[in-house]
Amino acid sequence: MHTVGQAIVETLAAHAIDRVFCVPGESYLGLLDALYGRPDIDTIVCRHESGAGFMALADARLTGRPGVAIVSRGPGASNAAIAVHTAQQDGVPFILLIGQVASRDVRRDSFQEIDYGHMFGRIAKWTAEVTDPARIAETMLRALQVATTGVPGPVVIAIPEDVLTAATPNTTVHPQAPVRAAADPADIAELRAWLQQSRQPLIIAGSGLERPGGRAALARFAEAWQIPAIMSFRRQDLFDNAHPLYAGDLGLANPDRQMAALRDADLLLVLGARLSDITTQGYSFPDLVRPQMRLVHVHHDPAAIGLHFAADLAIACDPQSAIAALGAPATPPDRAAWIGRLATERRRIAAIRRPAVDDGIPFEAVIEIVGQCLTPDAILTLDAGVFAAPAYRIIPFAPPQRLLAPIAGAMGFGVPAAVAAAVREPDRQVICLVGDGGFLMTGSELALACQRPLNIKVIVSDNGVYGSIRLHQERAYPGRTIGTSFANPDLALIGRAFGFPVTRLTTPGQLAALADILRQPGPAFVVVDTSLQAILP
Ligand SMILES: Cc1ncc(C[n+]2csc(CCOP(=O)(O)OP(=O)(O)O)c2C)c(N)n1
Repeated sequence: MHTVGQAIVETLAAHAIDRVFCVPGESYLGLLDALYGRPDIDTIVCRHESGAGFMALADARLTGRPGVAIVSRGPGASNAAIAVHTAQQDGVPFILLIGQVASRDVRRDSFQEIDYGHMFGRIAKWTAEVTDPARIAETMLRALQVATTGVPGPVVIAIPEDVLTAATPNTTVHPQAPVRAAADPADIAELRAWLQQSRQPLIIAGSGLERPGGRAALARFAEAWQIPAIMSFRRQDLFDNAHPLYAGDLGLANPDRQMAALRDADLLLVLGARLSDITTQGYSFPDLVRPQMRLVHVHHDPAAIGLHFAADLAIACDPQSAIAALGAPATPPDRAAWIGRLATERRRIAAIRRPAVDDGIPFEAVIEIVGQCLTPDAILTLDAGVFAAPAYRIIPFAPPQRLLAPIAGAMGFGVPAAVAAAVREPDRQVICLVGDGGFLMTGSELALACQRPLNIKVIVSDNGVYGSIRLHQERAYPGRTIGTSFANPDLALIGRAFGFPVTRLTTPGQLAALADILRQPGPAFVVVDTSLQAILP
């Protein structure tokens, strides 16, 4: 007989989930105790549940396995909500385990009680409250299945504290066979014919290719068929950005000229992307609801197809298996003019530089140096903020480099993601770019560096404002600044307090030092006095 807590831990271990992120609570001591003395599961203690959740998401993106965060009821679960939302928007498999009030007090509005089905019902893929210890195995099976199948996403499981310590007769849940669906051979044959006829095809690649072998399969396919590829929102790391077939990314606002070129595609082949808001430029590319060009949507989740754009071919399978089934044409089609046109647009965007300023360092210049100093297997984590905008434009990513940036645009993601990456991949270069606003939201997770080595280079943009919002405010209400400025503490001292070697860069002349810092091994904390002029309209 196991306790429910032990059954959960055994099930995680059986699924190769070797790390969990938590902030403790009295409501799940029975689960914590089941983690005691388990060398196969690393329990990472975090300083805020949002940090724990973001770390779990970053770890999931690096391992391909569900990220797990364990939090206390009410207040703890509320703090973790941002990670549930981010997991949903980013399509990341995430299991949030919550210690619930004792069974006898459930639905009494008892101390710190929340009905998590209501709270998370619309943002989680599935929520459950385990009332019968005998049903923990079934609940875990479904949690793992729902989190990882279709568009991956968040699952929330609440377990009352007395249920966690109750005995359960169930055995551990072992991994089941992955669900595989294959494309209809007739659809593949039709698509092959369309690809041969098409003069100006375009691939939109998305997170469905963020799986083992996905990047290599995409590159081989694009090369064999000579099709340019553009990445969905913040998925630049799926394709070698220096490749002639790289057409860029669909971001917050692509230039009109580039969009005009993309609209000239006669066949849009969507591979593992969801065609969501930002990727489709606010549901304007392609045309709603019958696109102006042929649309072929390949996605492993049939529920992700045909939500806004009617597809001429809808293929519900893993994009890698569709690519494999398509094979290669006998002779690669000659689409040099089309490929060249899209590549020119992409290069034009990457070459944009802001005019010189005299109020500090334009963060764009920092990003340019970061791009030059990334090692071939670097992991770059970005927080949300205007400081990061040039990174999506300028940095030439190439697999196996990774870009971990919140698709949901959640501030506070950058530092926890870097912490999780440094723990998961201690030998890879991990660089985190974060604004002063985002840093003071979850920068406290750097405290893990006081406990274990964290080989992270943190670069904080210190501009004294919530810059991204200030920029919008200045456009909408010129000169009427309110609610977007703040006064910072000494950020360099904070870095030092976490045990990092700290450098402060105040003038563009000092930027040469940054390259040296980034090329040296070991942790570093760099505070950049960032220009405001460079971002304001
Ligand atoms: C959790 C969260 N709160 C608020 C926002 C809205 N928001 C987007 S960017 C931004 C400002 C970011 O400021 P900072 O980290 O200093 O970077 P900067 O924009 O100045 O470069 C805000 C408040 C958000 N995206 N996420």
